[in-house]
Amino acid sequence: MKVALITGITGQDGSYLAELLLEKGYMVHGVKRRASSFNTQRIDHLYQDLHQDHVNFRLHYGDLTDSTNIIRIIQEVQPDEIYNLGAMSHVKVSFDSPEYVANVDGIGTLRILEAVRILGLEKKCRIYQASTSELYGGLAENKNEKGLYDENSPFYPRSPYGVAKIYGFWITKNYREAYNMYACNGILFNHESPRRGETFVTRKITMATAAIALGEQNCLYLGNLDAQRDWGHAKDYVEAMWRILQQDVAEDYVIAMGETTYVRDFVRMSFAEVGIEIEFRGEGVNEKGYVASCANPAYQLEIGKQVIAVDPQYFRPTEVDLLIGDPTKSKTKLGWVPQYDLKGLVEEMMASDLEYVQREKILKEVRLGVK
Ligand code: NDP
Ligand code: GDR
Repeated sequence: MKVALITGITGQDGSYLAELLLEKGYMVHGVKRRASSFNTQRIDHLYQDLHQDHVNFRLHYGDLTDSTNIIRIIQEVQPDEIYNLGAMSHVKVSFDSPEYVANVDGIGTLRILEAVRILGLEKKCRIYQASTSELYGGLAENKNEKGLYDENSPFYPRSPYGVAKIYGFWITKNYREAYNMYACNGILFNHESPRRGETFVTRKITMATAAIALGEQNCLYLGNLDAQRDWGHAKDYVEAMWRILQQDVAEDYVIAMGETTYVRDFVRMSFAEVGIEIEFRGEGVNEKGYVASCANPAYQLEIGKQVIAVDPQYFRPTEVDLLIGDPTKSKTKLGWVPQYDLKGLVEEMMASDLEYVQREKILKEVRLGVK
């Protein structure tokens, strides 16, 4: 039985990866942080009673800022594969806590690599590092001849998050070259799902779309509607992570869909899922979105009602305007084939958030004594 250790197991990707590895027959260990309230909602369905005979899922308290704890967990677990997904992953928030993000996302990666070396597990243990399209920074002149970012495109990070992750990228590559370790970077472009954190733009949009349609919210406030992202589904992307660690030779790979979409168009697609057409008027901070039509009589939205506004508090001091990745290497070498397209992703997120908002609405009515 192969043994995997996942940092960031309570996050979006960690939860899907844990499911995938359990399906493949792995013993899965995860690192979770101590929190004052429950932070394991995404993996609660995987919990096992540790007193039963065949346990193949275990959690360990830990933190990427604590070297001794990382060493102890790796020593105890003796993993064949480590997936380092733990990170302060919000780009905008990284401007507010730049030192913390450097410590977790940058030095945290070093702590994992050094722990494996200190414990003499370099030959046994393969390491996956969660690198990111934020490394590219969206500079137009750095795209390849196809107009995409690939494994050879230069980096130019535009946030403390991107800068911390660039350290993680290079230290992973350096340990591979210096100590002949099997350590790889997956340079993943944005990937989303119904489990995406509520403050990332896609999930913020799908939750607000559901709430607006069901009369629970009036207006959705967003930042830069002109940003363009290459969005895929997290389920497809964790499959790529696993494939990266199954190759004969350790290498770095770009994982992307190869298509880019405006934030504004993601808004249109989400509302279209509930039969509402959005018309955008104005420019920059004055741009607003209005209900142009509403095909579903269940949603009593008046035509012409403003439901989208721009709030500059969501702008970033330096922005990554456009990202689009070249998945040629991952498709040919890894045989990676994504199952979802953007339409399928939006459909799944909207269905899930409609159900969620509807349930919350009923609970609220019950609490208020309306039902
Ligand atoms: P999430 O924000 O959903 O999850 C992050 C995970 O890291 C959570 O489990 C979180 O724990 C944990 N974590 C945060 N700080 C620490 C710490 N100090 N020590 C240990 N664990 C910590 O991110 P995603 O699942 O979306 O992303 C997974 C990884 O992939 C991240 O490294 C991210 O930067 C990277 N990435 C993500 C992309 C995406 O589009 N989703 C694209 C490219 C890269 P808790 O639940 O307690 O907060
Ligand atoms: P990103 O994701 O920064 O690409 O990082 P996010 O969804 O936060 O932003 C995408 C784009 O949307 C614009 N935007 C807004 N973003 C947020 N969060 N909230 C808003 O209200 C809003 N309005 C417009 C942003 O300016 C940006 O251009 C994600 C994270 O998962 C990283 O960890 C990962 O490395 C990268 O994707 C690839």
